[in-house]
Amino acid sequence: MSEYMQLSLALCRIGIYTCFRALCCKGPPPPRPEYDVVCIGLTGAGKTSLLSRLCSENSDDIGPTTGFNIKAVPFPNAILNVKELGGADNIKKYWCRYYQGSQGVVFVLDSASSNEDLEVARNELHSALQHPQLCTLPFLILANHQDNRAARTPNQIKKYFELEPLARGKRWILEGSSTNNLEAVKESFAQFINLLEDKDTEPARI
Ligand SMILES: Nc1nc2c(ncn2[C@@H]2O[C@H](COP(=O)(O)OP(=O)(O)OP(=O)(O)O)[C@@H](O)[C@H]2O)c(=O)[nH]1
Ligand SMILES: [Mg+2]
Repeated sequence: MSEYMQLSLALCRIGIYTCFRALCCKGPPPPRPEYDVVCIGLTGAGKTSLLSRLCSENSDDIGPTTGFNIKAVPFPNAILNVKELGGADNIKKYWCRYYQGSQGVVFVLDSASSNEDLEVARNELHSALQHPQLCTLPFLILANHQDNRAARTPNQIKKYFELEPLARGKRWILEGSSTNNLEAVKESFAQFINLLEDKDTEPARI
């Protein structure tokens, strides 16, 4: 066989092998990174409802969380292992026992709650932002219940919570949310995941 023929055959074999590899041997997709996140907020804020919706679970018969729940919440680029801590008075005093190992914080508040409850939520958020185990972590603050006509806007919440001075220099996002608009909630979590991945994002966003 001439040298030219041998070379052509070798090139053909390489071509066929490459096509075969591309079509059949793609292998499993690379594993998604996982992050451990703690989710806090007063009782009734909507923590379990939002997390259940994100996991495509039925959220009709949800009762107050007694103790804590752990859910692996899947997103296209990451999996969040979310530890939701119940927000009732007798549980929230123990929140800080469960902060260790967290890589990020989701704080959910009821934007339509009474002024007294909003004040309590503000104090809890301020405590979390200053807690030694959380103070350096990214925060996603969800001003939930936006479908309620009495809800304050995310901008009103931002001003009332005095986030600008307190959280200056920290990585946090404040977004409106409601269980009726899951796409917006997913978008907020996508931005939060960018912060967890430490991608180039603006430090504070509303
Ligand atoms: N309209 C409306 N209702 C909501 C929303 N989020 C939660 N709820 C309702 O608020 C109630 C309390 O929600 P939960 O998800 O149990 O609140 P939670 O923050 O987990 O409360 P704890 O577990 O007690 O700390 C439920 O009846 C939900 O259906 C929302 O965005 N809009
Ligand atoms: Mg709950």
